[in-house]
Amino acid sequence: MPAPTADLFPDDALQQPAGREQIGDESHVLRGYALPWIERLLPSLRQVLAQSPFRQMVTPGGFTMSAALSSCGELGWTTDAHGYRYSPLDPRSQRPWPAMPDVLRQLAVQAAADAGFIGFAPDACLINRYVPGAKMSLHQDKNERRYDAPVVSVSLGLPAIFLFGGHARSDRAQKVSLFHGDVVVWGGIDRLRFHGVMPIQEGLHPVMGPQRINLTFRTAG
Ligand code: MD6
Ligand code: FE
Repeated sequence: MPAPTADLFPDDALQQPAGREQIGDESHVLRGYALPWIERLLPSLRQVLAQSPFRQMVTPGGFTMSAALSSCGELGWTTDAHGYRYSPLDPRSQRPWPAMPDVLRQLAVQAAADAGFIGFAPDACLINRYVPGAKMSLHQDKNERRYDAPVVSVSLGLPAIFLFGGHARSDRAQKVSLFHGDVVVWGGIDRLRFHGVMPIQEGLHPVMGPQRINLTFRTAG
């Protein structure tokens, strides 16, 4: 006979640490994980963006991405008419991307460890800025040299609906709401799942203003 609590707690989400939601076999949302870091994180982010400001990039297919991009770390993700790739230089300045601030690296490494990926060593942090209406079409993250490291994604500012699909573009995507301070960690068997972001709704975030900023940390090289 099941324990008397069985009906009260039918959901195995309750077996997980508080604020940790599993969205795939090896993927989790850590709700509010970045909130205690934000006061230290924002000044570092501002310094990075003063050196390498947001810019809109063009895909190899000739479309201007609605999200504006920057990067920090040894490698930055770029796109232009010639393709998608990681580069040690900011194409705008032809100088190295700003170094990855310690506070950003530490947040990413700790979040990865708490989601089961010990020893994450990110060398790239892509910074995406979405104003209302901006979106990210379904894609796979596959420009990295290897896929054994996870991706750690930090959401700041306006909420987003994250689309988390399968291994084929046509697989039905689950919708996951992401809020200021949420961190998504995914890897392993989920590493190459299609994903995207629905158009950001109009709004004004009390800390970040009328925008969403997403940081994605990867081992790219
Ligand atoms: C975004 N994120 O949330 C876009 N990729 O703005 C991504 O493309 C992404 O959040 C890989 C892993 C996590 C992500
Ligand atoms: Fe991605």
